Amino acid sequence: MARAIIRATGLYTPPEIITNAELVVAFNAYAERINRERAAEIEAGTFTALTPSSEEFIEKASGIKQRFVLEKSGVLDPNRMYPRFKERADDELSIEAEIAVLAGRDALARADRDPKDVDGVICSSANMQRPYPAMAIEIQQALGTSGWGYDMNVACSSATFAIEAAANAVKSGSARSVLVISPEITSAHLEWRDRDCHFIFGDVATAVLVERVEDDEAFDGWEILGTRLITQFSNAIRNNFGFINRSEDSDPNARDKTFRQEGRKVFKEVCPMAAEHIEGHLKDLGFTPATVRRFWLHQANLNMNLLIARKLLGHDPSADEAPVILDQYANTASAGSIIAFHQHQADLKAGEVGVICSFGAGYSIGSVVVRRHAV
Ligand code: CO8
Repeated sequence: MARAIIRATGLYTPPEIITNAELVVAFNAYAERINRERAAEIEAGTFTALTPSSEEFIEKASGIKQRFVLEKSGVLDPNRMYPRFKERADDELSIEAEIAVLAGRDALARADRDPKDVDGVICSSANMQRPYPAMAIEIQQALGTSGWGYDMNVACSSATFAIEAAANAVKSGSARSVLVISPEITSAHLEWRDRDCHFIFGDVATAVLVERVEDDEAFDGWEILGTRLITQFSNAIRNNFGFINRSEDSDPNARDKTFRQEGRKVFKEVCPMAAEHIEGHLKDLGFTPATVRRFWLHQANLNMNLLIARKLLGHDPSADEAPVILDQYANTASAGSIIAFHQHQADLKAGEVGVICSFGAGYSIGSVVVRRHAV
């Protein structure tokens, strides 16, 4: 019986940082401008004045201190409030593929693998730049990998769901090795003019190289002991942007065409679901939370992670038990738990077990239980 392993991971971190202080200055300048322009409506009671954002609130409510973005000048321009990207010709590498390729190359270099050894690319993220051709096929061509490529989207759970697909492909023998890549350009679908969510997201790309090993084969890497996925429909996190918009004659700039959520509701509903999901998955594999060396949790909100880990462990988790990267990266949708795994796994010893878990829009939850191997 063959096994699926994570051989290596890769990370691309964008060059530009927006601190909470910079973000709040830009938002408050925007709010002041709108309040000035709409002073008569505010006076007449037909428009509610915008309230300023605050650094203190952002850090306390979320744990986020800064975020990386591909382009910050557009986001911080109070007359614009979204990134500035130059349109690329069809024969140029698209921006989402470009960051995906950089993360993919990083994973291949760490695994010391030739692109030709990879049989499949799954591009799995919360948003694809276009409907077709599949982003994954463009990435496949740019990387020079063999076989096939296809796209997946399960919002924040895109990476864990794709790891299950990759693990099944290598175990069944339909591929020897599959690269799961999650390019997340959240800055282009975040509403930076909404005080309730303008601080939440950042850009990044991650890659996970899933390979097949035979049962008696010794290897360096992470054995995938099990994957478990669950979904339950909810409108609490939603984005209505899509190809039907034109035929509906709906406003492409309306608020519902970018990310929106009921943050409190998400918090209350998803935390117990995620804790129960992880506990059940571990139990069926013969583990308890106490026997897990590390939890690489989805990085949406620090308080959310503390609550989930507390439900599992019965105490506040240390940074060693449940590492945090969202203070630096913010919420990077599907990439968050993979960045945590990428940056905080080298110190684990052979035989130690960990859990990668994502949760988010859908709702969707995906867990991957892994065990360290070393030769
Ligand atoms: N500055 C100052 N005050 C603020 C601000 C601000 N920026 N924003 C809100 N406030 C105020 C509110 O007005 C409110 O005031 P009052 O009490 O007077 O009414 C007060 O602060 C409290 O507001 P909230 O109740 O909204 O604050 P919370 O403590 O709930 O914190 C959070 C808000 C941080 C959003 C929190 O609810 C949370 O993290 N929830 C979970 C979110 C989550 O995990 N969502 C998952 C989404 S990710 C996903 O699935 C991927 C989607 C695809 C990617 C999209 C990319 C763009």
